[in-house]
Amino acid sequence: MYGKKLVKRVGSVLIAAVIVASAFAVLPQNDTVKADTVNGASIVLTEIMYNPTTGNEWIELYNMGDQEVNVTGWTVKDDDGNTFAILDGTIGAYEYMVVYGSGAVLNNDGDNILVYDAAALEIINITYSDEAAENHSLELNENDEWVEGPEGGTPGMPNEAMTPPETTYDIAEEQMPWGWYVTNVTVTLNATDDTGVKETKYRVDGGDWNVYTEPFVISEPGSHLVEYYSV
Ligand SMILES: [Ca+2]
Ligand SMILES: [Ca+2]
Ligand SMILES: [Ca+2]
Repeated sequence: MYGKKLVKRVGSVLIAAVIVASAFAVLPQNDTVKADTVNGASIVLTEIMYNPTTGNEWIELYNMGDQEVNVTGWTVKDDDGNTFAILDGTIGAYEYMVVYGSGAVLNNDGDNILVYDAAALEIINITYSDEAAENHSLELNENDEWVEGPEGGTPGMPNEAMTPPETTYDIAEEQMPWGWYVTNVTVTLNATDDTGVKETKYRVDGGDWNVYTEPFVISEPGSHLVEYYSV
């Protein structure tokens, strides 16, 4: 199985000014999934539409790293050496790229998908079997298993098979009516997920990501952005 740990939520809190919480889906940092990639790449395969009713076969790639990756010149092939697609462009941090093939390259009874970078290094090598009905995709779930996706799949979007942990924050101190705190601010993060939470990370004002182990204090006056996610 070549899966990765999957969709996470990142939230953010603006400390000492108006509290803003937002969430969007991302994959974890490289270090949690490195064993699943080859040559240290942060690009992973997350979905396969090998038997569409109409239109082209497609695959979904995801950049789970925090740096954009230039995939120009990368090639997608099957194990018979048939070229599915040649990639062009970049995949931003925590973004998807949906790659459409031409012709029938992805066998409906199972196949092997290989992705090579521009230097012909193998980046992805996965084997799938026919576990999805016609016009349904195969989605990678958060247990690194390929499971049947919905009709039409979820191209360019988090897989339905992935249920990210929910992360919430709590601030013990009293917020002034105008939205500010007049004391140090103690931030507590909580994460829940039906399949368990591996860890929660946070960063303050765009600094390094820290593993959350206990409530932390913001004492510098001013507005501060706290971002967090769990895997
Ligand atoms: Ca096919
Ligand atoms: Ca094939
Ligand atoms: Ca998807």
